[in-house]
Amino acid sequence: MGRLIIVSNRVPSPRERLQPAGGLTVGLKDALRGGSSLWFGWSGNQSEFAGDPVTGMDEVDGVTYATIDLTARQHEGFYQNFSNGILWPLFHYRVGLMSYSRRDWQTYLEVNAMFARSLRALLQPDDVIWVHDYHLFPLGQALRDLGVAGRIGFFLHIPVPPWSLVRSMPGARLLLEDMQAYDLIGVQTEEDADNLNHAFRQNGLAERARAFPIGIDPHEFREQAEAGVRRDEAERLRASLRGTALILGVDRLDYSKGLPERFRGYEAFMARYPEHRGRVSFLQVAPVSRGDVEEYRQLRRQLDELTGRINGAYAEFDWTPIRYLTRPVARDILAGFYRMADVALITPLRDGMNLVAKEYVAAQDAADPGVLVLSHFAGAAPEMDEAVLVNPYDADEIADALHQALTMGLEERQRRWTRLDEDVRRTTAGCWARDFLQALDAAAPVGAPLAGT
Ligand code: GDG
Repeated sequence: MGRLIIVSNRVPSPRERLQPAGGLTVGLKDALRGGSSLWFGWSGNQSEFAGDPVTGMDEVDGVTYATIDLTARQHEGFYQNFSNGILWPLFHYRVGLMSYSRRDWQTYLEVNAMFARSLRALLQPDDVIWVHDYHLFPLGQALRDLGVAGRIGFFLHIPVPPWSLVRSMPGARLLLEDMQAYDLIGVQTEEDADNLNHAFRQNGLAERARAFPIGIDPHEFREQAEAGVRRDEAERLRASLRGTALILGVDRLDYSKGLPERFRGYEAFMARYPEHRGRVSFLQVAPVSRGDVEEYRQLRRQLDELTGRINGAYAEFDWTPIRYLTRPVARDILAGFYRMADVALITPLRDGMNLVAKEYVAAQDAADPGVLVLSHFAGAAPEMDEAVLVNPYDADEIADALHQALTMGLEERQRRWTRLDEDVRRTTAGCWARDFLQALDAAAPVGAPLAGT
């Protein structure tokens, strides 16, 4: 097998390169370690002369990281407007938040073609290419147009809604046609695979989607959590809780994560279960992301208001119901917080997978595990049916689930957690990458010339 070429919109920054963190980096660690490989994508920088040439090259542990810059215009049209303002809401079932413009669509195609040209110059004939996520749907076809004939796979990290919804985006059919250039398309769940294959069928195209649910590195995360609870910050959190039970939420500040609905669920919990007032603390860590997009600014204002209202209504002079942080928390400290939490409250309205749910399970102490409250609409839900599953749109259901979780006996907590933990340990990030790459290797090639022609 040739080199493995990973392509994603963002390439891990130099610090992350030394210290793998996110799901993608962790999942690819083993695959990348196997031999010489290349990770290609946007540097995160904007520069005026951006164009085809690679502007950044770095090598760490046998992996070459090659990056290109975007101009301010490309950044706006390709990244902010089209990827995050159209594709992200649409694929999270929020057509109403989608703001389409033909100019952004053109910039999206232009940047994908630029990615293809820059990458083409770095390729060798037997390279295996693995493209990631919605920013780069058309990249496979753009590479085929430049004569790349080897294996090209694609993995989509976000959900796939039914074709009846996807088709509200002008150009949706063209995207599907471009995706035929991939030998294999991986998505998170069976439902996503069914929806995408149905969309292909409706358009007379070949079905290429299969489910490959992404995982974490549970062993590494457990170690981080065990070390995390011994840190200063964990000690400070414990002291500040003064014996109250800890409910934890961890999400990028994104409208797909159902944060206002979650806060209203907690408000209903305060109203309907007064016996828990003063006995629980809800800590929501929600680092700001895409802060320059209007929908995200609005969400932030909404959460500021809700937090103020709930704390105003229920706080005592010596107790605060909600602690809400929009700053990121360092990963090893966060892992400690997961281990300390009695309940994880994870209620996305839609989520490709949701790795926080898996991290929470991996972080628990087997002798006294916490309870996972999880939305039906997380990609993780079908695998994690021993969680307390909720409909995030129903504040009363969230309230009931919190009460159930906080009063659950040790035996039931252990029984549920053991099953969840088995699953998290079976479907790791390493397995995910290995399974996908094996299936890509075995898939009928699109790029090779047809036999007999
Ligand atoms: C996309 C899909 C899919 C969060 N806050 C902090 C922090 N985090 C870490 C978590 C977790 C990661 O970020 C978030 O992963 P998720 O999977 O929950 O969500 P997305 O970022 O939306 O990821 C998603 C994923 O891709 C993989 O395919 O599961 O559905 O949307 O690892 O722990 N990390 C640190 N500080 C924080 O404050 N250090």
